[in-house]
Amino acid sequence: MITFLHPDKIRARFARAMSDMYRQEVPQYGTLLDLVAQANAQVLKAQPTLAQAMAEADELARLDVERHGAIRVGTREELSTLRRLFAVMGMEPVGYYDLSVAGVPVHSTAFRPVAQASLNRNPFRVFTSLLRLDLIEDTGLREQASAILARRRIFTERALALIDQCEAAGGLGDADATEFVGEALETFRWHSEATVDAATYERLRRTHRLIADVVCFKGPHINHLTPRTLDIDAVQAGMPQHGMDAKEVVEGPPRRACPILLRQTSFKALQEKVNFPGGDGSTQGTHTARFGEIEQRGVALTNHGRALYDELLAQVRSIDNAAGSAGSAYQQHLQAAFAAFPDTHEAMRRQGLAFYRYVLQQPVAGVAADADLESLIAQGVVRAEPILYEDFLPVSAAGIFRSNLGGEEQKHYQAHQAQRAFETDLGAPVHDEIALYQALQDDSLRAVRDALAAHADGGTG
Ligand code: OOG
Ligand code: NI
Repeated sequence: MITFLHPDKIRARFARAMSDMYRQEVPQYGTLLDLVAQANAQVLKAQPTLAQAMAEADELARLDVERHGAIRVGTREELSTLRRLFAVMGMEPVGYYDLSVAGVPVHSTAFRPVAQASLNRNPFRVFTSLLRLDLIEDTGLREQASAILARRRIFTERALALIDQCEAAGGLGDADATEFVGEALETFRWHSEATVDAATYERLRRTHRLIADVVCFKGPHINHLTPRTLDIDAVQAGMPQHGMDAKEVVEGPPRRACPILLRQTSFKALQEKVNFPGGDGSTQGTHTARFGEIEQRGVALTNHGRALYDELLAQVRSIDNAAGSAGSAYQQHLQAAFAAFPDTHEAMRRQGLAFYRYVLQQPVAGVAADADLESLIAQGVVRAEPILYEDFLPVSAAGIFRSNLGGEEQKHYQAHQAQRAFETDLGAPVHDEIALYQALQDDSLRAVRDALAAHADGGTG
């Protein structure tokens, strides 16, 4: 009888292997990890209440290993096989992101664990985009791109065999899991050998840099691996001193006492040498794909909170587009607009703007199981913890895409929401992220009520 290694453990091993590989490939990534570790240690030291709250919510241990990566694939077979590969590590597709609105011809999902315990063990996520060849207008080029993509194999034979084995048996033993991690890693490696000649690369690049990035290489190289910081402004300020060309503005909401959603910033992509095969020997050229990013995460917002967030952000964008302002002016406008977004957890919770996990502090004799939640919180019987946002922001993602693809990239596509087509290509529906947060909140409240009821019945609670 073989015992299977828990998918959470396979994911932790894989995330570690990916981080080690990226550190070798992109040395500045190692520098960024050091900066983030220093900033996080400082925040936890300066803010003991935050440190305690994170410890109570079991969110402290994950911080050091927390990463997200991003990849882009070219075909539905690649996408659906990735879904099966990530499932071996307990990662499921969450959310649908249409980036065509922002001029990037892809649509995407994020593979991540969904159970709270799994998130706390290792929340490794991979933002995964599928190229939308249907948005290339030039028919000849579209057909050429799809013919090139049809020829490549991005998974090793052994990785495919281990995925089959895992699906058939229901898991992988320790040795197979180790082998799987090594084989799966191959898919995400950088290859400096292009699969097309320099002229083809150039033609695709002129249509859209992203198309060249997906079509001309042997596989979906991981293009960034992002650590999570507790103080993104501090790390952003430290980046230039360490030779990193940081983006001018931090994407997402402004700095707040109670962080919401996600704030991100990045350093510009590296220019890397590429060999293009040709008739008489290969030609040297360069390609920019890989960059560095950091992020700070806050509480997950309800639909209501998200609508307010979108509205405030749109206000700022329209002022800034009109005035052409950038940098510090943008940050000021952002701060001013977000004065309309309550900045205490109590207000956000009471107004239904964000999600919270309810935890019983101590069962109190004489408390009715259906007592009013607000008074239970006021009496200290129940505590409300912010539920962390585990997903991505399409507007922010588009800003990141744009900055690493080069500022001149301003293609405009119609909005092409195509979630059903995406799910067909993926081979499964994506989870609705809001429903996941809602379920975490509802389950926590139900557990509180059950414990109070058990106590009232004279049980042990
Ligand atoms: C993905 C960009 C999205 C994020 O953090 O929003 C992303 C890409 O460049 O492929 O990673
Ligand atoms: Ni990212």
